[in-house]
Amino acid sequence: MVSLNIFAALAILGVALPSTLATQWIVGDSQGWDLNVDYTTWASGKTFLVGDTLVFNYNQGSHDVVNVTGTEYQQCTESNGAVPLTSGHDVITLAVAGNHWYICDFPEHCSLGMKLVVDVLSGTPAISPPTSPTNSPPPPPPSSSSAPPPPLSSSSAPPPPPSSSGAPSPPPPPPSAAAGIAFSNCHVWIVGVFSILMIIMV
Ligand SMILES: [Cu+2]
Repeated sequence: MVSLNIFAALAILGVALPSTLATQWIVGDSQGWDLNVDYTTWASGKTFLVGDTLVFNYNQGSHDVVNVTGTEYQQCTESNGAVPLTSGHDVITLAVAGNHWYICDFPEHCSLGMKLVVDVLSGTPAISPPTSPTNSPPPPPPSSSSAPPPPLSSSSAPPPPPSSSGAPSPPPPPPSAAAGIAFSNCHVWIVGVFSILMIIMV
């Protein structure tokens, strides 16, 4: 039964993970890649994931797209080796997590607002498997930051009473998580009997 539950959980994860489809983001939506669009506002509230694509639509020859660094984004500059995209319909796949910066390098276009930064997340959406009604431990969540559950107390039998005593053996511990408590009670009980025996012998 335990193996069946684990298998079912793995099957659910295996089905759920590939179902996250990559998103194609049309930069600026219907306004496209152009002047007079606030791309900070456009990007805000959107969750960009690795594998998503950015589509820059613009009139070819009126703008371009250059992938730059964060500093270059701030200063509206670009490195000498930068190769602009100029097709008018540039599709960029966000393959790496982290910040990605793009500008138009036509004169003054960047400083007039044609600059975009997106924060790409690598994480797959958190999907918690259904809680199992049995006592079998659930599999660890794929990307949860919560601490793992504490290990169950050992169910091994407590040490036997001293062999020299004729006292009855202590009751066996219940086979549950209360074994630790039972062990403590048993230990106190053994010490008490042993003490009585010592007093009698002296
Ligand atoms: Cu431009």
